[in-house]
Amino acid sequence: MVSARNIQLVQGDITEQETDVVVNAANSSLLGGGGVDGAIHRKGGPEILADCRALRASKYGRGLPTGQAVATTAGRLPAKWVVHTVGPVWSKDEDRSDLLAACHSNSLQVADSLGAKTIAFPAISTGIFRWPVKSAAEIALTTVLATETSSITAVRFVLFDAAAFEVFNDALTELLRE
Ligand code: AR6
Repeated sequence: MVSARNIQLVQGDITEQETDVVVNAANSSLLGGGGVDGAIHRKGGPEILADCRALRASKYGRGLPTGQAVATTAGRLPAKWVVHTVGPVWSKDEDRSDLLAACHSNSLQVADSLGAKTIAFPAISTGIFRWPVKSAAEIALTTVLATETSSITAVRFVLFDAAAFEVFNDALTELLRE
């Protein structure tokens, strides 16, 4: 279990993190996209896409379902592995919080099964998928604190802009107060 003191919040770029795992906010095709996904494939190079294509051919012909997570090489990124997960698209009519929580717990479990010690998450679903950052922060932090792991010693959230960093920081402070 990761304790609150092992959660790090930083403002920055997920592709520059020297953690064992960086998490990609992918889509179910696993073939790349915009936002974090575009940045990871651009910087990590073609080896990541080659692994993704192999996963599609072997296991995920219908795509990676929302909430699940799968690992590939990190190519030229400083990390050892990329764990790709598919966040839910925000809906005001349907509560998809469980799927966003599953992205975090499943990514942690995949990282743990690889023996990773450190993992960096972006704010999954809060960009192109439009999830409100405050709600995403609460779900992400609560889930990380509740997920059993054995090798993971530190979980870092990498927030792209100052506003998202502040929201995550406030949410973590609030959780620590409870
Ligand atoms: N490092 C850290 N955070 C970033 C970076 C970066 N380099 N770039 C953007 N963000 P998004 P989603 C922030 O859209 O909402 C893709 O097309 C961004 O400001 O990357 O889960 C996929 O293929 C936002 O707060 O992911 C899917 O189709 C957060 O990362 C879809 O987008 C997530 O934004 C997934 O959408």
